[in-house]
Amino acid sequence: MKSNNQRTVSHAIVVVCAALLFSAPTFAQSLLGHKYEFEAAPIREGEKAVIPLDTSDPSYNIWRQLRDLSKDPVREPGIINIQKYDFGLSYNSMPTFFHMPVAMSPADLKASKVDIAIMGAVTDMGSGMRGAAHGPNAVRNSNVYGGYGARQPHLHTMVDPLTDLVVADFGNAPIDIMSTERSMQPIREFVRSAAEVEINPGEHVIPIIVGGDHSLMYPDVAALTDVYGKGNVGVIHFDAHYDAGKYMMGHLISHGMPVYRLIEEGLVPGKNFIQVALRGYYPDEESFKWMREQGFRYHTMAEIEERGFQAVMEDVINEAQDGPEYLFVSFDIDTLDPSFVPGTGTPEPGGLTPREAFPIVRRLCAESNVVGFELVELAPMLDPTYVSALNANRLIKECMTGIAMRKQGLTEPHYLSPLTKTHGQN
Ligand SMILES: [Mn+2]
Repeated sequence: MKSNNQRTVSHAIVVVCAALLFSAPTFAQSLLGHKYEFEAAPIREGEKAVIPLDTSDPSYNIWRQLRDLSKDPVREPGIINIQKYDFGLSYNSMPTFFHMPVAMSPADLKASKVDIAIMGAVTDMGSGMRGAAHGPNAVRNSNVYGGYGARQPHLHTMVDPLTDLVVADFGNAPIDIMSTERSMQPIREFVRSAAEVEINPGEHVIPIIVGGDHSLMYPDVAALTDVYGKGNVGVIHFDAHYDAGKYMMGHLISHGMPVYRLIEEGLVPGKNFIQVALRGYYPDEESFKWMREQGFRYHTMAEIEERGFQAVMEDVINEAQDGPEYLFVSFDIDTLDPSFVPGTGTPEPGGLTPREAFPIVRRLCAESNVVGFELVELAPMLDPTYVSALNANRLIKECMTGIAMRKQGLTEPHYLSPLTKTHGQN
């Protein structure tokens, strides 16, 4: 039996909930960046609007203090193979990216003429659902079977990027794990330190960045515009979401805002953004109108449903070649359907299958001038299996295979090996 008091309390709760529900559309509209008319609550005496950082704290910059390599044994610059055995099983290896040697510095990249430097960046405060910080090491551990040290060609193309190219693990970028804002400039410097290394005249190290949340797209692309010039790098952006939010509780960067930042700062014009696989319930009409005004070329899942993936893929490849000289591929793992990647912070049903995503990534990296790639938003702890990391591993390998194909001159549209695409019997 309820007392009168209990009845009054539950009645009050119903009234409050109804009031909240009634005002919800206006609030949500404001939250998403339109007609923002809230007034800040008055600040009381002794209260601070924002608690400032203590820059005199001796640990203020400790996360970006590089270890003093001069205390290490003297060695010639070059990549360092840390594996014990020439050949081994994946799970008997030291977990570097694809079991590749380590580069401690840009001098190591230069001395060994590294084609691809893979690096981690553990940004995690730009996402509502945390967990992407564990992405890089999950990928380092994602070769769950098989071996290393022997040639293992990609069967579609019979190209093996790990033996045909020089690939190295460049370690992780410096991150203030409690601040997206403070991490951006150090990440930009870190990515630039690899991308600016020239291995042959006019040919630079290609950085592959494994995130980390998608706020990374801002420093990653900015680093490449530092090297190749403002406006000279186009972005092919695979994502369930457009990530061009303007408003987010006063923050100017988060995992939902890097596209807006890049455009706002004039680093990448809107016409040089190609987006693939947008779906779900965001963004709204105003945002799509803004994207059209900026000249975005977006390909939603609605378009893919209507025209088929193959037709849309051909358009994306053509559009990628009709733009600036240099390209960056930003792949948010939530592009794939959650049935293939449950391990991500903003899963969106109705996504691409691996059989759709792999060839387009491989083809972009083979058939256009891709100078950088990022794989972001892998949050392995949200996946009780290893399937999310496995698919992330393969996406990176598809791009590396494409880069190896391009360096070998295999740039014809949708190249497949004549040895494997058919058995060749009459
Ligand atoms: Mn994203």
